[in-house]
Amino acid sequence: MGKQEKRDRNNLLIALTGAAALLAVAVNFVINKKHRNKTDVPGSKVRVNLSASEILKLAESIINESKKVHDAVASVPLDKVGYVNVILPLAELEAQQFPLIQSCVFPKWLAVSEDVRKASAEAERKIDTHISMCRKREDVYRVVKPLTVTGDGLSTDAKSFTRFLVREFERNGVNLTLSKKEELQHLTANIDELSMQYISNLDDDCGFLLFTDMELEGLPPEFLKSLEKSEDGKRKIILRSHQISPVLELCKVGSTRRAVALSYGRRCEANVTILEQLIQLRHKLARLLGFANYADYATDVRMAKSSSKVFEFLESLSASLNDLAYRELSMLKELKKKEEGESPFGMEDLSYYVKRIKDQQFHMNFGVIRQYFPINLVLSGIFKICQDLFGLSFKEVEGAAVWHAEVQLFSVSDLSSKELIGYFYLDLYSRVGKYAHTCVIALQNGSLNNGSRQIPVALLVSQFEKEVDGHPGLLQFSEVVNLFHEFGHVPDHPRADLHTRRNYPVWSMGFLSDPPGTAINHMSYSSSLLRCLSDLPSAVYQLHVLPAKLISQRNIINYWNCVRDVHANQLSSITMFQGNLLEASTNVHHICNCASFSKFSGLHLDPDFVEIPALLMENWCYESLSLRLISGFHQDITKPIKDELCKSLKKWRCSFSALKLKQEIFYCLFDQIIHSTENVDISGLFKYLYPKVMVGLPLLGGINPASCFPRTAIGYEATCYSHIWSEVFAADIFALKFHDDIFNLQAGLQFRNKVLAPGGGNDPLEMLSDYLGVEPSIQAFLDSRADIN
Ligand SMILES: *[C@@H]1O[C@H](CO)[C@@H](O)[C@H](O)[C@H]1NC(C)=O
Ligand SMILES: *[C@@H]1O[C@H](CO)[C@@H](O)[C@H](O)[C@H]1NC(C)=O
Ligand SMILES: *[C@@H]1O[C@H](CO)[C@@H](O)[C@H](O)[C@H]1NC(C)=O
Ligand SMILES: *[C@@H]1O[C@H](CO)[C@@H](O)[C@H](O)[C@H]1NC(C)=O
Ligand SMILES: *[C@@H]1O[C@H](CO)[C@@H](O)[C@H](O)[C@H]1NC(C)=O
Ligand SMILES: CC(=O)N[C@H]1CO[C@H](CO)[C@@H](O)[C@@H]1O
Repeated sequence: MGKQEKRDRNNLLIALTGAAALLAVAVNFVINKKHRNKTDVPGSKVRVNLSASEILKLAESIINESKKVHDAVASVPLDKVGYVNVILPLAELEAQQFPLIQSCVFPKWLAVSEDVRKASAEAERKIDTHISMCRKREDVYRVVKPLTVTGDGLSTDAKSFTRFLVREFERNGVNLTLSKKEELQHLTANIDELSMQYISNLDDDCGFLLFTDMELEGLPPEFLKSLEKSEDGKRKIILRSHQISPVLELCKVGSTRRAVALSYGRRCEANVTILEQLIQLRHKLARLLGFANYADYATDVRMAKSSSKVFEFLESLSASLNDLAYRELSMLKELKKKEEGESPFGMEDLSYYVKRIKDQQFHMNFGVIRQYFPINLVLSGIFKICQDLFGLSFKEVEGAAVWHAEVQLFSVSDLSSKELIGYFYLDLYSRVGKYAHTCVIALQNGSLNNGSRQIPVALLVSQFEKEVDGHPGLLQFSEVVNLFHEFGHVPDHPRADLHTRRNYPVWSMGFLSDPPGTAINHMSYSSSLLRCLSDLPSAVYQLHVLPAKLISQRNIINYWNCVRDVHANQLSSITMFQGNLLEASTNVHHICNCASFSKFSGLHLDPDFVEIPALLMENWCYESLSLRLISGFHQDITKPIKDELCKSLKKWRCSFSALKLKQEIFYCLFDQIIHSTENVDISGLFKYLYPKVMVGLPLLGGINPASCFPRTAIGYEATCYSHIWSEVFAADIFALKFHDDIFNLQAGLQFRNKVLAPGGGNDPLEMLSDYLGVEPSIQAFLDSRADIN
């Protein structure tokens, strides 16, 4: 399509929505009347079930208001810049606009009407363009920058926020010379184009292989029936993970597995060249911005902080797993020898023999297990667990406005003080036109605006079947785990990357298919719902210490400690608590109303951190006590899942975890190496690295996974390690705090208050160490995985 044509189409779209807008105004009366009957949602600025025209109008006014504020900030004379006239207006703008922006944007995935979905997508484009322009405004940067030098009197959060702003401007190249700025622009455009190319090559790839039924022995008849047939009666296996994984896992014929693995690992060979170009451009971009290489640029804004730290982490983890991985691999090799004789064990055998041994050991029948997880029961069980663990209570808000009759709104309060803490919407069931993944979206962040607290509002989206043949829907065990995972998530802003991450489960890359119970949902680059819903200290804060005072890092820690004690003991040692605050406030030089920023509300400053709460929550899916709370046989829900089965699930989760993790480490190392070194021979690197990490197992000859490793191409470049990182920390927290008592309210409240509540303005490592009482380590993770082997 030509450029002109494209533009015309867009105009048409605008013209159409213009006409639609007129119509909507006419109809608005009726709708408004209806809206008036709906229950108010106090404290939430989120607007739901907007019409197409309302969305476009709202987007326009958001942009107008944002321009106004940015212009005002930019016009502050340099000798007058201060926190109050530069940082505060920007922070408040962000906090106020965020729920409105989300109101425009989320209907794109969920609205019932296609017109509304289209309007929402258009509003998103406009807002995104505007925001990215603001982040490059030199005139604004000029007045913000001096405050990083003179901002000594600011609170920790205020300083972090200022630093964050400046960093964002600088990462956008605002302080470069004109010619370098142009170069940067050029590089960015090139990088975007190449990475999209890489992904669309993968998406367009329609390679397949043909097999006879004999060659597919071991695969279930339903699966075979679902395959297309060629003219000569052979079955067609498309090179996509949903067809590849079953073959690699179940097909008894070694040569079939090998052929499939080989073709799958060689898809899109041309992508290797694209990846090589991409890497070079990225290094150039990083150098332009003052970094030694791209990996340093990418990790600079993360908990890991530098590429060398990432290497250290991955390598020590890998080394500690050697013994266990070696034992696991020997078991697999032995079984293969028994079944197939002397032919050497290869990558293509991993999934198959792992599954065989697991089946022999655990006799797990996930079809039967599923009968114990009716959706409503699981959900109320999760509520109960959160209540017991984190001192929260949930209540459905009846009659609130929603965008579909099945959507529910819940309020979250603190169990003991009854203080309202936040809200979340649940949009659980699949329907036509609905976005097809499970994730959490932030609609409004918690923050303190000019002394008054804004509470968080979240939205959890999933795709369950509401009813099947008149029975309430049942969840697969993997879906239960997923729900827990997402429940540990706070709303985030998943807008930018949604389209790039679908369809690519981690394990499909390494030929170990995703084990059902450990489904890792890569859609969730959201942070933790708990975090969002657990702003209790802030509520207390508001009650007792307004106007908010500037509090130093040390004192904040004292402060959280006090709040924790107050709650844990259920008695109010308010005097001691106030004493500490008094001490805190006498230490301050400067008064700041903005002790908490919307931006930090979801810890999103540390992408390395955001998965930790969600991964922590997954542990409750493997403990008898909690499993019994969330399960019940669908025809008689008084019968929970059996203890034996719970124990098996736990063991089943751990088995072969060393090999699985090693595979992931391998990809993460690859990603880290190519992004921290110039001119790497990609194919050579794969061949060398794979056996080194995988305790001697050679890379399948002829494949080059670099051509089909989308995480390096977009979204995770130089940061693939992040998921393992979170997993290790989550295991540490579970082992130290919950292993002996999974309903330890004190540990739960501490987590809520010490780790979740302070947010991204603080150093996450410091926060974690403070919570754990020791430096976080990888040992707990290793132990938890080695336990049963
Ligand atoms: C936004 O600003 C433009 C230009 O100043 C104005 O024409 C328009 O009416 C404004 N829109 C809204 C919704 O405020
Ligand atoms: C420009 O930004 C870089 C960081 O990207 C920083 O190191 C450098 O000091 C800044 N230059 C000036 C003149 O502020
Ligand atoms: C959403 O708004 C439309 C009109 O725009 C209305 O017909 C519909 O009933 C509303 N949906 C809900 C669930 O209230
Ligand atoms: C902040 O609050 C104070 C007192 O409550 C009020 O006077 C002031 O106008 C408020 N500022 C803004 C920007 O809303
Ligand atoms: C709200 O929190 C999310 C992460 O939870 C973050 O991505 C987003 O930027 C925050 N919004 C604002 C306005 O800072
Ligand atoms: C630009 C480019 O090299 N595209 C290739 C990517 O890979 C696919 C499948 O191998 C080819 O068909 C494209 O030509």
